Amino acid sequence: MKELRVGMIGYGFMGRTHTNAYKRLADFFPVSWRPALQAACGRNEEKARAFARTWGYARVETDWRRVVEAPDIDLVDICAPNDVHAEIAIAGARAGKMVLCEKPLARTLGEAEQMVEAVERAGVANMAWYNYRRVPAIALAKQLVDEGRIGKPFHYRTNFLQDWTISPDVPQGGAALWRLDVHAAGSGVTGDLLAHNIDTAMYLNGAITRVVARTETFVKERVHALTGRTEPVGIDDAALFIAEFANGSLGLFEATRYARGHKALKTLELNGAEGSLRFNLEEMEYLDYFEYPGVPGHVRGWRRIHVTNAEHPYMDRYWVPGLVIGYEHTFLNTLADFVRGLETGERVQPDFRCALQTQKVCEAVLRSAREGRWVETGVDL
Ligand code: SOE
Repeated sequence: MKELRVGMIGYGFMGRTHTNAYKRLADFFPVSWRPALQAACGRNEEKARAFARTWGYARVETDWRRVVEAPDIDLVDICAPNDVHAEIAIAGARAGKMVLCEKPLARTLGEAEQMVEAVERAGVANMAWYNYRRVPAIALAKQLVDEGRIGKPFHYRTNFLQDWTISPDVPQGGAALWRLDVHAAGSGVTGDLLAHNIDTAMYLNGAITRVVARTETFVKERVHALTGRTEPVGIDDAALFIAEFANGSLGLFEATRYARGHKALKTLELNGAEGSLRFNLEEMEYLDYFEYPGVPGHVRGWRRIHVTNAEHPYMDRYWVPGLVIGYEHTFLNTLADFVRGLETGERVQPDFRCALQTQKVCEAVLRSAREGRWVETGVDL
């Protein structure tokens, strides 16, 4: 077994989900690379040490440059806030490291383009962690689409609803709350939540070509955790858009952090001439499928597939039929595919170029909301 020596930049929520995947990979998947937790890096030394101790990293760094330049690191994984993604990824690529990056790829399209250029010029393996593609039910949805079971698609509708920023007392900026600070995050729910749904949508239903959007910032000022001052809020709290897909279907997207009662309701529905698909993250082990052709009218109806059989995507690696896996396994499945790509030479998606397409749609959404008009996304067809 070859070692895949990991340098983890960031120790928050995503640092934990990714690290869990590195630790469990070889237990569940027959891979020829075994991740080694070489270095954990974070600006706050005490927190970085605690993270490294808990998860088993061999050493701690407080300057990401030391990780990127270290000869004993093969892969740099960026789980730090969005404002440092580009700088770290570009330096990592130049140093010849494999680069994995948490979503969204960057704050802006310009940054994302530079990141793609850097990894492609260096010829290093790269991937963005759009983990929901690897929910087995969503991977099964993709399989059903590819098998032609949906037929000509007409509609794609999706939402991602949360409620954790409704209180105006929630500060912006600093640890955990950098998602509310436009300088650190780049955007609000567009980059944080819509980006997931855009990636999933283009995975299942192809390129989005045009959008018209409306965003809203419900709380206009918040205390900034780093300065202590009340400052204008620059992020979008909610974002809604209508989309046109290259295949002729229409899309409806909604993301918000102001849907009282919803913690992380991520849903999608695809309607085609021959069938429909429906998914809800709160019941992530199920895929609903409506099959039209060849099914006699008296038994025609929505079918609920419990996606736990060995023939379902990824499920042969886990338990026995009927027993479920969870959120954390989406990262494990993602990593397993990335490592399989290292073994076979296949370009596992979403690589940075693929994540750039999602970034283009995000940028078009924000622009459309600003300018109040339809905007072409420029997504590669
Ligand atoms: C935001 O609350 C968040 O944690 C996102 O940043 C993640 O990407 C998403 O998967 C869950 O919600």
